[in-house]
Amino acid sequence: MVSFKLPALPYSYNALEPFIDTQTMEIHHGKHHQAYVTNLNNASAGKEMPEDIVEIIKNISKYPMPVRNNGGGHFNHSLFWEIMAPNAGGKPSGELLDAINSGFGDFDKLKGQIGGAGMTRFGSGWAWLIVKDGKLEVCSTPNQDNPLMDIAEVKGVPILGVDVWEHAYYLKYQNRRADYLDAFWNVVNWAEVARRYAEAMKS
Ligand code: MN3
Repeated sequence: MVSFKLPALPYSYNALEPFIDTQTMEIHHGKHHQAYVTNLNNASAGKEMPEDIVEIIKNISKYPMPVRNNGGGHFNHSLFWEIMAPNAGGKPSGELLDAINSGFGDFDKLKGQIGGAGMTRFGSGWAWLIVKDGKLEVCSTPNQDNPLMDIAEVKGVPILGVDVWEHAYYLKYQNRRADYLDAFWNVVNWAEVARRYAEAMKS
């Protein structure tokens, strides 16, 4: 039987202060992500399912809504924790920066596009930087959907995602989603995003 597990945070709950506060991280990882994992396991109980969440996500149209919502939640948050880090931020470099410059003009324009995608996503969802047909693209998805899902409007391999559900920022930023999206850039782990970019370009 398949059993998904909450991945350990790769840093402590207070590591992303002051940009993302300790209490938000505790609740977001320990309660919200844990609930997606628990509910995914409940929805999978007694069913033939792949053990790899990516295989489920890629064929999500074959599964009922609880698997889409909670499997998406599990995949999205697992990515989110990894593309952030303490003492991070700054600018991307190397081939990723080259691709950003040729795709968007410069790094600030990319930040503007992702911020815009996050701001215009009505209600809950995610803003993404994806690799699509060998090129970088920015998009957003509702709820816990993501661009790897076969039902996604814009499909591609996500290499960076930012959670714009209120639970991701409300305790510190209340209704100021734009301030949260600005602060997010201080904790982006560009080394991990670059690793995911290189991986996506190989496939
Ligand atoms: Mn969340």
